[in-house]
Amino acid sequence: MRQPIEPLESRRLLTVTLASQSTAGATADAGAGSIGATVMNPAVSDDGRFVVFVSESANLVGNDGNGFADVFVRDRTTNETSLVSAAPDGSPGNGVSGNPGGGNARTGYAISGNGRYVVFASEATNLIDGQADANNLPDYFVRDLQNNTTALVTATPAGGYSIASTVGGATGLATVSDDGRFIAFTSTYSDLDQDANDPDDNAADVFVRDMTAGTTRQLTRTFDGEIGTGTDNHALSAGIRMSW
Ligand SMILES: [Ca+2]
Ligand SMILES: [Ca+2]
Ligand SMILES: [Ca+2]
Repeated sequence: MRQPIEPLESRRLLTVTLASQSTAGATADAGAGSIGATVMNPAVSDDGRFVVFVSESANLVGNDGNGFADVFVRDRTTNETSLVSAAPDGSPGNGVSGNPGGGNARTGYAISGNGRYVVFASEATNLIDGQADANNLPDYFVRDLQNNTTALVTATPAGGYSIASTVGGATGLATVSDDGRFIAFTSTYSDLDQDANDPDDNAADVFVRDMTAGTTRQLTRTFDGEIGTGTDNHALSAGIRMSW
């Protein structure tokens, strides 16, 4: 007998409902803010093992007392829930992570196809040691789930945080290649490109960061490859997927 086709949204709801529980199996609490227990549209690795989601729930991991939305990953093989938006000592970030300013929408997190890397937006300033984050805006970060390390994605050629924007920052969708090397994202920071500053500061553009080379290219350019002087208010579309 043919099985009825399950609507996509109900499958997503089922996935995120099952994923958003603690390692001990506790159901996610409601959280203190406006987002609640889970943001819809989880990001899932190609094999379905790792489910990334955003939640304000405080009881998914043992040490989440920050009162902010965080990014979590559920390993459906080991049934472990881990904090992705974590500082180097494992404590949660000191600001909103996952979809800062985006409300109950998936705007700022993705997982690589191989399930190892999670890219996410965060207003937290304590996710990386030794670098001062003075931009007062969200940045993109990438978490290596194997080594439990976090790196800055919206990095200047010198490797630090940009202060070359007064609104926006990490502004929308980000996506990561299957092997985690390349991360595409939108940002208003105008000094991320490896060899040209963008005069349209505060307008969002699309970038790709090569995490291996440590370089960033602005993709939104003029026909002759120059970074233009106009406003290029581009954004990534939902569902874009990079494969290299
Ligand atoms: Ca939290
Ligand atoms: Ca920041
Ligand atoms: Ca720009």
